[in-house]
Amino acid sequence: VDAGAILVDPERNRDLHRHGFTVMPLLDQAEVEGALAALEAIHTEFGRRTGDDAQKFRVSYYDTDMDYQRAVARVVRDLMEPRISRVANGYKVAAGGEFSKAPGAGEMGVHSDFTATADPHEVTFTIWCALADADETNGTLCMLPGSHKVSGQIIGPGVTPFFSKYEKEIRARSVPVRVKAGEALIFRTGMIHWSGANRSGRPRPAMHCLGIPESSRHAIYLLNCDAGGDRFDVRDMSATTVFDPSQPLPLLGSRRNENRPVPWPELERVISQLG
Ligand SMILES: O=C(O)CCC(=O)C(=O)O
Repeated sequence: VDAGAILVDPERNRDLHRHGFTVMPLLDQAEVEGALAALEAIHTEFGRRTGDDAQKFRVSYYDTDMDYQRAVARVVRDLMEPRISRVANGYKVAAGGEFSKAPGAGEMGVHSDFTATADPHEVTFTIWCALADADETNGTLCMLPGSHKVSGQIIGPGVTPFFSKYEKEIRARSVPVRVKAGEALIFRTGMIHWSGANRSGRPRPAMHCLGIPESSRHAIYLLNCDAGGDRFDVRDMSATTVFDPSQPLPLLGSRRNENRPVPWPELERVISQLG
């Protein structure tokens, strides 16, 4: 898949195409502080106490309170929407959430993010913006370079990904990405990645959103169980910032589930062919 001139910066665009990820400055110190304060105000308003075990790894997308999810998404999108044109040509923001690890928070397992538009061949990406310096000690993200080059796989809720059988090999070949406060780690939606535990005494707050082509709708692929999981219902997320399974979403179409397992030697060949 050719990434074309997607990112504004040519060198970073090359990295996104070759390795599947890149890092760039996005927020200044005052903006980082403003984002932290806005998120903290939401935590207070919704009674989320940072010291609680359940809040050690705070992932707003997993919260059952949709108003809370929407409030977090608003903060993230208000910051990201005016800035995405600095990042990418012809892209807009979708979704919006917080991934924050207090000291002692655990890891996030090996995964890749959900396919984000109705055309799965379209290039979409995650913007993961650190709100404090993130490194190996406090649970930064680890990427498997080149893993975005596997095509034809759809990821959505409840989908077992093609790489689920060899996490150990993936972890061994992944690279931790150090990201400074205010920098964004930008990675292709198909990238295989994970994050380590926060073994430091420092929090690791971060914001998350997606970049999708301006002309596309934000979509989610839901396995159609009536079809025995052989098909996906492609649902329209563009009118909402959060995924609420209890709310019906407009149907954009149906797509055959052609996911196939890719054995580790095959994936290893793909990631070894870094241009
Ligand atoms: O923030 C983390 O530790 C994990 C984030 C992640 O996996 C993602 O942004 O897709």
